[in-house]
Amino acid sequence: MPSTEATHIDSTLTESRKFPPPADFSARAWVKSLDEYNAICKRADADPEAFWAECARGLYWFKPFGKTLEWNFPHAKWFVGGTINAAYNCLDRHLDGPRRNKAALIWEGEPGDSRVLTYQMLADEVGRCANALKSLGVKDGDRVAIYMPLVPEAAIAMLACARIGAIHSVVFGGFSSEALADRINDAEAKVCITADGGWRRGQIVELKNNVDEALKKCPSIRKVLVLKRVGNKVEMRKGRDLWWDELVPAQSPRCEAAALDAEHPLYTLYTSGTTGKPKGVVHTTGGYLTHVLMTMKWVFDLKEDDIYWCTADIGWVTGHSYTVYGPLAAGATVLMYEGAPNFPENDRFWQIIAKYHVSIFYTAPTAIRTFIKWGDAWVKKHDLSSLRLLGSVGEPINPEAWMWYRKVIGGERCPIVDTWWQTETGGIMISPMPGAIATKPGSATLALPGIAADVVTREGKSVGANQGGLLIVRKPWPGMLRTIYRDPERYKNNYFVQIDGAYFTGDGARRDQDGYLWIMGRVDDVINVSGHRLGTMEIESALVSHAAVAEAACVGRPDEMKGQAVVAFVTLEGGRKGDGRLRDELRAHVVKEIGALARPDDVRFTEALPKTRSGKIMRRLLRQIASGDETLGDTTTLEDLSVLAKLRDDEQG
Ligand code: 7RM
Repeated sequence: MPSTEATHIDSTLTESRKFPPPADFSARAWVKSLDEYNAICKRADADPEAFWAECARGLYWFKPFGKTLEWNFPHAKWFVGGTINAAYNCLDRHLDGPRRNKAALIWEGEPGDSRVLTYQMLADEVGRCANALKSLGVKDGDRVAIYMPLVPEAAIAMLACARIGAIHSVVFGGFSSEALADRINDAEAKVCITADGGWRRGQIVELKNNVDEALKKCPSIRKVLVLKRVGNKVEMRKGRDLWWDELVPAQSPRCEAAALDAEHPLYTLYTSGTTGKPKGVVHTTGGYLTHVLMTMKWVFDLKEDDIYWCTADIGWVTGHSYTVYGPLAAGATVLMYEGAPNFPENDRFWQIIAKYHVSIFYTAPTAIRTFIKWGDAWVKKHDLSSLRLLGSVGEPINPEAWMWYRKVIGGERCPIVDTWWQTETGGIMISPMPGAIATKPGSATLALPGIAADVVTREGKSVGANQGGLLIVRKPWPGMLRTIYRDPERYKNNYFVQIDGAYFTGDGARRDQDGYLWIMGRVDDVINVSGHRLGTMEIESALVSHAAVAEAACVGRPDEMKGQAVVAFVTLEGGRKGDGRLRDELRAHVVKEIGALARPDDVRFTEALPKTRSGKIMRRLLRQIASGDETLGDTTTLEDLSVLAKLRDDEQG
């Protein structure tokens, strides 16, 4: 259970730069001014149910809903009695107008192959895949595991499940067979959809082999549908495994979309907690779609002619909400890229943006910091003038990286939307509306309309301006998770017992004098130095603002005098080597930026930081390394295990 030990978190970040939305952007935006944003919020606060009902009517309902919300704390039912289908809203709804022949998916494979699917073509493929699933015995409510590379068929498989009321559980293709087996077993999935392999940095990821390994201990799986992607040799078990190519294209493209209850589960997605086994976050249909559809307009200001690219893999919630369901429900043209950002060279992303004239680009701070490390020259080689809006998600973005993103990628012309949300929230909760809200580097700015975010003490009292506290949401919202799969107790204990009557996010935050929200990271990551609770993110941000530093992660180590001492793990720019002089310089730099309190007691130079596959730094592991603890616990979500060994070596060296 995430702890709320904090009464307050001391905040030290002082960032005063402010960027108003460019006038020409605002003039064309869905929401054009702060006044307009305030007016929408006022309406949402005055009558949240009427507000969300109006939003939900932007979707196609087979049967209209009656009651908007049944809130039986902490259980929500949205749009009661309505029937709806997610695939119908993402596809069929667009087929009787000009969007029918519009590109829905533009896909680029890592080797350089590419495909374009119009809405009609995508709808036909989804129909065929849905019929194929039916022929395998998949029924309404059955769980289907999807373990695929980032190819159009991954989205097709998700939408095919949605079409017939099957609940998909996408497992990121970078996960091991072990992690896959755990997730299949928890969901008791009946069918697994996979590929022979996937491409990653020119190498083959052996997906089918991993499935075979996993299925040795997954008794619930009856059939495996295998897409041919890379052409490697795989074993096909008779009676269980079927080639996509042999089954799907032969099906009829017509498959009626099931009219499902608004609360019918759309998917489960596993997210690792700090301890214990991964939680299967459950999202349902009507509320989730309402949330992701609205945010396409509010946050991404989506227009008919945009080319929209979210770089997240469909294995993460960002891929679910902002590569598949949100943009397709909104009728967007979505770009999908299969592979690594540095294949064949470090400029692949910029080359893709120029090639397809991408206008909206959404990525993660960890990627941005990597690009900074690779150097501006890679970017400068390409014409990025098609871009009009940039987004960030996944972690706090340090002001340094934000400024680089704005200048080098956005040409000082594109607003940046720093979007805060979680797997559990379903969609974006805190973010600027780019035509309405002035941005500040490092701040996710303000909560979206209808989202009752607050920063509070452990007792649940709102903190004053510029005080750190716990980030909570006071009222239910349509996209919220409904439960943890087969573990309602955990649902309650994880999110609804810490602060009376509210949803606890597990994050710390601060609200500044303008009401802007600054996310300070997981409260579990806070360091307590002599009774001052410091958000790790702010010390890290100070370190990264030094020219030599590429990335930094700070953790606390038990200290007899101070309670905790600050240990900083630092990677350097351009292969530079760290020495005692630089160490002193960095410590002094933090003192200058924040104050003596935050001075790292220890600065450790390292080649890489331990990260999850979605790019979040695993501070838990660093904390254990810093305090000399040898038992590291669950490391299945770690991207590169060798990083740990190296960190240990660095310690000895
Ligand atoms: C979308 C996603 C959720 C956690 C969340 C935060 C952190 C995400 C931001 C952020 C600061 C942001 N889902 N986080 N976005 N922190 N600013 N814009 O990442 O379930 O994988 O992670 O990620 O700690 O609680 S997630």
